[in-house]
Amino acid sequence: MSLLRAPRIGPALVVLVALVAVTAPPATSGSANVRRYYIAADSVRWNYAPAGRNLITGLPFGRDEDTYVQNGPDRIGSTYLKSMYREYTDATFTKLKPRPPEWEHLGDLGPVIRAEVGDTIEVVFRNHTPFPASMHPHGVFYDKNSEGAPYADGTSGADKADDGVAPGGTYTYHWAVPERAGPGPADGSSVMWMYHSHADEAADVYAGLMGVIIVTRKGMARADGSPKDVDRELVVNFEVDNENSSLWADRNIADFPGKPKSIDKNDEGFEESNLMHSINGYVFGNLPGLTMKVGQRVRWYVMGMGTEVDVHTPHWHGNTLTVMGMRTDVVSLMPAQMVVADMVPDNPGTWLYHCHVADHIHAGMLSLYQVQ
Ligand SMILES: [Cu+2]
Repeated sequence: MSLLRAPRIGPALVVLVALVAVTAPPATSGSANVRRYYIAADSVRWNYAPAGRNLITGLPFGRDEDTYVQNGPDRIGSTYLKSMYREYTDATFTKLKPRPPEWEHLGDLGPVIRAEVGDTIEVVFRNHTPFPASMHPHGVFYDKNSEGAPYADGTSGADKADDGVAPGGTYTYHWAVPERAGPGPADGSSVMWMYHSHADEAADVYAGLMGVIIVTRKGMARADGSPKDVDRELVVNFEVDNENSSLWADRNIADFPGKPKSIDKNDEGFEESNLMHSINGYVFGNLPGLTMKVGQRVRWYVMGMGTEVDVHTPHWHGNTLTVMGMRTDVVSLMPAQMVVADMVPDNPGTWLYHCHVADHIHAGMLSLYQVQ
C-alpha cells in the first residue's frame, strides 16, 4: 500500500509510516543486466528517536537531549514530515517492497541500488510529494536527460525533464555502469555512490531524499549484485539534518508545536532544536540493526552530507577496520564524502559507534553496533 501519496498532507497522513523501503533483487540477474527499480519520493512522518529514550545511556531523555527531541508549545520535537525515497514492486506504485531485516538500519535512506560493472541501471521514479524532486546519482554514467539537476548547462526540451519531476509526475532515469563507475585499482570488490534529489539540492536532501548505489567489480557479483567476498554490508550516513532548511519546514511548524503561531523561526534556540545530529535519521542510539557476527567479512559504506558543520569522524569501538589498505578505527567525512571500510570483527559485544566531534556527541550523533 502506498501510504502517503496525496500531495495534501493532513494529520491522517501523519499516521503513517513505518518506513519500509527496500532493497530489491534486480529484475534480472547475471552479467550485463538492466537492473530496474521503481522508486518514489514519498511524504513520510519520521521519528528520529522512536524508542523515546537515550539508548546509549539506557536512561530517559534529560534536559540536554530534550533540546532536540522534546515536543512542546514552541518545539517540534523528534518527529518531522519528510520526503523519502521508497521502493515499490512495479510501475503502478501501489505496493511497497518490504525492506529486509538486514537493511533495517538504512533508516531514512532510500533503497540500495545495485549494479555490477557493465550493467545498466534504470530507475522509474515517481514523485508522490508536494514539491518537485529528482534523482541525481554520483559516479555512474548519465546523459543530460538523466542527471537530475537543473542548471544552465545549455540543454533544453526533453533533456530538462529529469531536472525536477513535478508532484504526481513520473520519469525514467538511465544510468550506465562502465569500468570507471566501479572499483579502482586500490578499491575492494565494491564501491558506493550516493544518490539524492537535486531539484532544490540542499532543501531536498534535508527533507530526506538520499540513498546509495553499490557497484561491484565485474565478475565479483552474486546474482543480486552484492560482492561475493563480503558477508555483511552496512550503509551509514552522518548528517546534521537541518530541519530549518527542509522543504517541509513551514509545514512542520504548522503541524507539530502546541503554539505554532508563537514561534520565531529565527530564534536561536528554536533553530538549534531542529538540528538533528543523526545517523541514518536516528539520534541518541535509536538506530537499529547494525548487526554482524564474529569472523564475518563486513563492509561498511560510510558517508556524510550537509554543510560546514558536517565534519564528521565516525569511530568504531571494539574492532578495527581497513580503508584503502590502511588500518584505522576512525574515518573522516566532509559533506558528500564517501568511504568504504572493511572489518572482520574479532570482538563480540555491543559497541559504541559514534561521531567523534565533541559537539556532535552531545547532540546525539551516536549509535550502537552488535557483534554476535
Ligand atoms: Cu559529527
